Amino acid sequence: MLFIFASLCLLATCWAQDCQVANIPVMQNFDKFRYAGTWYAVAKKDPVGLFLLDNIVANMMVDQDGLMTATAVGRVIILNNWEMCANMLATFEETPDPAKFKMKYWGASAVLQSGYDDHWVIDTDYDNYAVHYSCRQVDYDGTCLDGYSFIFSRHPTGLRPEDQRIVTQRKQEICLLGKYRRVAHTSTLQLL
Ligand code: RTL
Repeated sequence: MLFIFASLCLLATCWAQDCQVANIPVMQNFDKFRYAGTWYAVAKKDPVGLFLLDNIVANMMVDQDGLMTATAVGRVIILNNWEMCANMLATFEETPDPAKFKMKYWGASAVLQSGYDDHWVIDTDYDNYAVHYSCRQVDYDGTCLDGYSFIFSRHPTGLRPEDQRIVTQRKQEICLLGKYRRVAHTSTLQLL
């Protein structure tokens, strides 16, 4: 009886997460050079307000000085139900944690949103999957009030079954399991 009780307690503590933004585990020994290249968004958790809808492809670059920049495309609906393909640009600032960046982003067109967000790499194997996280507003209790997250794949066809298990585990660890929508890729141009 005592054993069952002890095991249940242990299980409960393992599962108990405080969901504090400050305690979110990120990628250890993150290597931005291996992260460079094309990533297809396969799923996303939206923030409050306007956001990229679908056909989202990011291209990460690192120059000779080690500066990380990115371009991203995606379909957006802007004011008055206008649908357009958004071409976005970004530069990244490093922080003491190599997996945590500050991302300054803007649109190639002035009608598009610009901003300054966190860009955290939660996990990646560099060759197949990456889990991204950004909290825009931390609540009084330290949890995330408004944020977004992308699940990226190197393959336009989606995640390999063996990566799905790891990604689900990471979604749970960042307290976003069940909050994602699949990102459709219907623009043949982007799959070339
Ligand atoms: C991600 C990674 C690579 C570079 C950039 C990214 C984020 C783009 C965002 C775009 C929002 C656009 C909107 C347009 C409507 O006006 C994280 C994909 C720039 C957040 C809302």
